[in-house]
Amino acid sequence: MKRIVSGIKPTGSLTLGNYIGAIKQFVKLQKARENDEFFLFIADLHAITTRQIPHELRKRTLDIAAMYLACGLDKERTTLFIQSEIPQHAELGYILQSNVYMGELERMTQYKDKLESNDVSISSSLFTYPALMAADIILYDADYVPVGDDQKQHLELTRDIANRFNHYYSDFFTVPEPLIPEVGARIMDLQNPEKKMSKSENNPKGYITLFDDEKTITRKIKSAKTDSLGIIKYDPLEQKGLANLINIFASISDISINQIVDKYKNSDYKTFKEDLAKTLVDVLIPIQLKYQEIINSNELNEILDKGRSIASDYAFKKMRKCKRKIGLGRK
Ligand code: ATP
Ligand code: LTN
Repeated sequence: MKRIVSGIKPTGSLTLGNYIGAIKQFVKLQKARENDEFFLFIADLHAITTRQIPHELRKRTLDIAAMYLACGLDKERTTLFIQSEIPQHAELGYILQSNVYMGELERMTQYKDKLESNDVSISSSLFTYPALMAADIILYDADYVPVGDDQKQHLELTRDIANRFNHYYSDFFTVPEPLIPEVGARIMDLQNPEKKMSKSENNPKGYITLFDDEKTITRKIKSAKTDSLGIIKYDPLEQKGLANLINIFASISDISINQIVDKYKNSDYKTFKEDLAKTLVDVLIPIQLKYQEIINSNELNEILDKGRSIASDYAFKKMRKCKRKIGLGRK
């Protein structure tokens, strides 16, 4: 039996990028791996590395949990919980800060991008964030971590930290492996295909949220940036915007990029975009209906209570052993 662990930050409305890069993959894995265990948490401690409005943060935390279930997560087979409800994440995060070097943290591109953007003041927790992320993963001895491409570097650092700890204190943590989808690991912004689609982005035309209605989805796809070549082929270098839309189309309908190109090679951008918008609507609207059902029921709280209890049990035992190993406390 393997344990699969992943997390998602409640920093904004879930986007199509989160859905394709992470959620859909998680649900697919769960269907394919019947004997494995799945832990999924809402990373609210990570969200506060940038300023959040308290009541919005709390609402989004529940929204994301409900949305995950609406996307097809099997509630019986998932330990779904909220990160801050398990204090051992922060505790191990602190310990791992002592096992990661400044130079390693300085090399993280997510941090460097934030530094360059100049518009946010950088908190010290934004800098040490990868230590907490490593803690989220190795606390549960995760074997696999399904994430989008942007998290690859953090996963590599997590492996380094786990190996370093195991080497110094003797084997203790499982060294996790990332699972990154072949198609759809990096969905780009619809207006600026050089940038990844992000939920904390300012221009809403660049991203589709899982809450967008039919009209909004159609409008955003229609106005997505393409090029003036007018030829439908997959060329991520010369036709970045179109390649991104082809990626979205292939991932959302579970067919290959070649099949999409084959189908539309004699068509035009307008028809292609109309069909893509329709496919997205057909996938997203039923998810939204399911979300409404879940968010208006008591079930969500029960699922999160159960998740907290299972995760807490595991985390408590692991941390007791971890502190003993390091020499913290009396015994
Ligand atoms: P923010 O935009 O606020 O930085 P985020 O959406 O990048 O947040 P998370 O919510 O923590 O960050 O991401 C959850 C998961 O979604 C991660 O596995 C991440 O790799 C994946 N993901 C995020 N954006 C994309 C994208 N544009 N394409 C593919 N996967 C993505
Ligand atoms: N850092 C991730 C979110 C995240 C995560 C995790 C993903 C926090 N902890 C543990 C996988 C496993 C992000 O910014 N997307």
